[in-house]
Amino acid sequence: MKGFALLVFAVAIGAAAATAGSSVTFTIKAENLRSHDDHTKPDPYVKIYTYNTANNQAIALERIGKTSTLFDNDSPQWPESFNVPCTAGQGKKIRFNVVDTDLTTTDDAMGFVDIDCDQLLASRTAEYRAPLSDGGVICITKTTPLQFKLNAAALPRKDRYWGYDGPSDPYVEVYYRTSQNAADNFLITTSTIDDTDNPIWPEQIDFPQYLRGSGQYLSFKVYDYDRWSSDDFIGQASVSADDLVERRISNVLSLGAKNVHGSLTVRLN
Ligand SMILES: [Ca+2]
Ligand SMILES: [Ca+2]
Ligand SMILES: [Ca+2]
Repeated sequence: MKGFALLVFAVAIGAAAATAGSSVTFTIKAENLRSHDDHTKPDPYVKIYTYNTANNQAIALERIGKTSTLFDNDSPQWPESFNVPCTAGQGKKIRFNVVDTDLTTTDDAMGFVDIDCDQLLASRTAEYRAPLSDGGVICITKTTPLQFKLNAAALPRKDRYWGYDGPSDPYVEVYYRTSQNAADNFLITTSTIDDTDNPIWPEQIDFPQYLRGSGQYLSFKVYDYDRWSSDDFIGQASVSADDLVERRISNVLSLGAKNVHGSLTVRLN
C-alpha cells in the first residue's frame, strides 16, 4: 500500500458493566519477591485455588487457574484475569501459590497466602494487598469487566487482482495495555468476515482486566485475511479504556494509505 490514510476510530454509546455479588474478577501482581538465587531475579507464576472453611472438613483445594510465567521479574504484574465465584458469608478462601519456574530443576515455591473471600469483597479499594509466607507482597486488584463488540466501515481494499481492488476479508486482533505505551497483552482475535468494506463482527469481546482510572488502553490491529499469501495489514488504533467508558471520545489514527478512510467502532455492552 502507498500513501496515507486515516482510520477513524469512533466510539458508540454504551454503559460499563457494573456487576457485584456472586463472583469477583481480579488481576494479580506481586512486589519484592525473594529469589532463591542471589544473582538472578525469579521467574514467577501464580497458581490459584479456592477452598471452603465453613464445615471444618479437611481443606480440599479446587484449582481455579494459573498465570503465565514472567521471567526475570521480582515485581511482576501478570496480564491475565481470574473470576472466582464468591458470595459473602460462605467462608470461602482463595489461595495464591507463587512459584519460581526453573527450567533445569523442579520449580521452587516462593510463598503463598490465603485470602478470605469476604474480606476481598468488602475491601473498598480495588487493590487488596497481603504478605506472602516467604517474603514479598501479593496484590489482588479487583476489576470491572467490560464487554464490547466491534464493527468497521469503509475499510481499505487489500485484495488487488489485475488492477481490481477487491474488498478485504477483515479480522481484528484485540489487545490491552496497562498504560498508553506499555506492551500489548493479547485478548482475542475476532472471526474473519469475507469480502466486505463494512464488517460487523458478531462476537462479544471480553475485557475482564478493566480497572477504572488506571490508565489502561485497548489496542486494535486490523488485517485482511489472504488464503494464498500472508495477511495484509489494514490499520491499527488504540483508545483509552476510561475514555471509552466515561467520555466516549473518538480517535482518528493515521494508517498509511492514500485517500482511504476507514473507521472502527467499539460498542460497549
Ligand atoms: Ca489481500
Ligand atoms: Ca476479499
Ligand atoms: Ca483477502
